Amino acid sequence: MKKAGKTKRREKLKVGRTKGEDMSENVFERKSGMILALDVTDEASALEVAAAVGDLVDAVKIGYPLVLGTGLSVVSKLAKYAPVIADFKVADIPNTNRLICEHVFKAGCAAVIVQGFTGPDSLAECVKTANEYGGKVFAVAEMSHPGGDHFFDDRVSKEIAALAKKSGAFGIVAPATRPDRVKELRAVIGGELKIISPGVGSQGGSAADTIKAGADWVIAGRSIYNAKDPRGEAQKIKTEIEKLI
Ligand code: NUP
Repeated sequence: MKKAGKTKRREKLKVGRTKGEDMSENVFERKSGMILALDVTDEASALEVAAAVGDLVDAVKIGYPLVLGTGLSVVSKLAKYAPVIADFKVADIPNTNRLICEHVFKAGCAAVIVQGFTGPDSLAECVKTANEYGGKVFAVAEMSHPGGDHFFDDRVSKEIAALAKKSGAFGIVAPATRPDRVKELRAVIGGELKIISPGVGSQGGSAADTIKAGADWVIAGRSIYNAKDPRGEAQKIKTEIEKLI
């Protein structure tokens, strides 16, 4: 009985993934060009923000702050509002990467963010696991914070972007704080791979400049979830980019 109940709930929510299942309906597509970074640390706040802006964004990105605060069960609750991207920046040996990605997709995430600097075999294992569950992989090519280009310099970022393409990743993460780098990385990957760009708002990046530089989605967190009116803030970003996409 218990098992049947669980299965029924999963079908209704279309979230918990199993190997080989067709999850095409649950994959995010570009409509607004916006992804919400939801780094609040308790479930009630997370669901409140998701309910307020879920229909304005194409996905909700969560990471260690929320998942360590609530557990992975928050994924199925958030997935009612928008597809969920797990920003775990997975960076381990292939076997450990596979184990992490399996948890991510079984929990119902549509995509996972991984590090590319661990090398081709580690990245390939994430892509393979994602494919088994109908999920997607984004590889971090360059980070958005001021120190983000210290080790991820021009050569390294471009090599990681090229590796992401070769490995069959769905896309890369590139910094909205450096639109020139987004443009250069777009030139490396061509039109096939997607670019998601964090750093809009609180980190100083402009949504319009980032999209103009070649990003498919901008990511904003604090500027939305810390605002008095999160929906109003999300709407502002949406309006800023809607003519560009
Ligand atoms: O390079 C990166 N920069 C970055 O800010 C890669 C990331 N994944 N992020 C994440 O994007 C960061 O961890 C946070 O979840 C989000 C940006 O949030 P905010 O600065 O808009 O609040």
